[in-house]
Amino acid sequence: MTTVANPYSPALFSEDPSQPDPEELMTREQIEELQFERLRWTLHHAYENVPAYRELYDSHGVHPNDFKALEDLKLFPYTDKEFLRKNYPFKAFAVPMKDIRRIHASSGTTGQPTVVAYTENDLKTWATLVARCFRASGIRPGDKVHNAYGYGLFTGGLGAHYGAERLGCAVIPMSGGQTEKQVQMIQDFEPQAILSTPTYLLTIADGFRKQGLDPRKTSLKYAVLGAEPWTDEMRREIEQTFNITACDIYGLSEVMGPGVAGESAETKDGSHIWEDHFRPEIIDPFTDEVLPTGHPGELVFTSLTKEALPIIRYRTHDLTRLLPGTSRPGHRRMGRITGRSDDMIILRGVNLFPSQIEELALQVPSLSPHFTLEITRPARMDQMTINIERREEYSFEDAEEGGKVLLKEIKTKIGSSATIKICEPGSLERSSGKLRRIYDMRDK
Ligand code: DLL
Repeated sequence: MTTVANPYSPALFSEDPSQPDPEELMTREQIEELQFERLRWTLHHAYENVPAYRELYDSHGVHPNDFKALEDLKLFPYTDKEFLRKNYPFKAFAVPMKDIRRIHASSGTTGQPTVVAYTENDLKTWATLVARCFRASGIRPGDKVHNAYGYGLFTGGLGAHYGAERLGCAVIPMSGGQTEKQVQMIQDFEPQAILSTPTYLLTIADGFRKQGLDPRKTSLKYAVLGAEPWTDEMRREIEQTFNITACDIYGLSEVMGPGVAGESAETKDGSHIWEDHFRPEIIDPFTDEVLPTGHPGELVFTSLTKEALPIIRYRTHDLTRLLPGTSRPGHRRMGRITGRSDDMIILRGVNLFPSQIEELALQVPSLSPHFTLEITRPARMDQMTINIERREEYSFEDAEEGGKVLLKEIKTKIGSSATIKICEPGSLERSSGKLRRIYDMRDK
């Protein structure tokens, strides 16, 4: 294994941390030029240092030298979680262990964890890109930041932590859980910003109310939320609940962790993907064909500067679309993630995601954002039951009426029939990180 000097790492950080990084402001042409150079480096780095990439490319009859223009990326085969699992734990690393400074792992739902690693440069780039997201979301150097993402093998806690420090903030490393303590720390330390999953922030809001406190009267001004799908309706809910500005942050461990893309507070129109470090593609998940900007499909990523774990054409299973950049015109945006292809419910032939239910439920005043979806097969026909809590301020009867409205909306907008069970406030399990919405009982 040879250590290849990486001329593109770590990412450049703005001299004045309150201002955008130099590469954040590049034009589309400049970004694509940079992508081409960096991709060429990445392909060689992976081929020369990771036997699994070499075998994959040899067996497909492609070589990094075949990459002569950005479009040539499509000559190279896709990779996925299976590729990393086969090389468990460390065989996908492209640098010797002496150059690794951190290892994280994502648990996944079944079996072996996916292992990811970072060199010192990778960690610096990661912190810089997370700092970029926080700055775009409105956080400024000098702010106190309450970090409620889980610390540990999950990339959320430490990824957000070092990003906030990089920006020049005072981080409160709270981690997830201990909701009462979260409330106390927010009351006593008076942070300007909170980092959390959207559903855990709702749990924290409950925590405030339980203690007789008004969540609209805290010091918080900004929330940077991600790690699970959420909708614009949920944004409105959270912004009203806390009287704050809430922006999205996206990422996945294999590609880096949080900070692959982040949303600007001034436009709130989807997360800009930091294309100086990641090249996104959208593909048709069934035919594997690359789709043009604007078309919905599966998001695929190629890392451009990563040293420890180069990721090339990695299939995320996240469904979204790419859109032109707005507040950062050189970088494309991603639409909201509608769901993961492996989280899709197929109900009598109709495809459905929990985020669609969230969107419709939050338009019914008597229904709360707390719901689960239970899939059963009573008489060889799949059936979905929506367990949803009524809002405290509404009666059970009002919520039942609201439930009927929701079912009608689901029928006309999605095309599925479901049943609904109105639950009492606080009766459904609360999130302490990524919330599980789907309970599939069909095998039982
Ligand atoms: O969840 C990294 C992260 C931490 C992102 C904190 C944002 C904030 P993983 O555990 O590897 O990494 O899970 C990655 O979570 O493929 C998506 O399915 C989902 N996800 C992450 N961010 C968003 C988001 C972290 N903003 C998986 N919107 C991804 C929707 C998201 N889904």
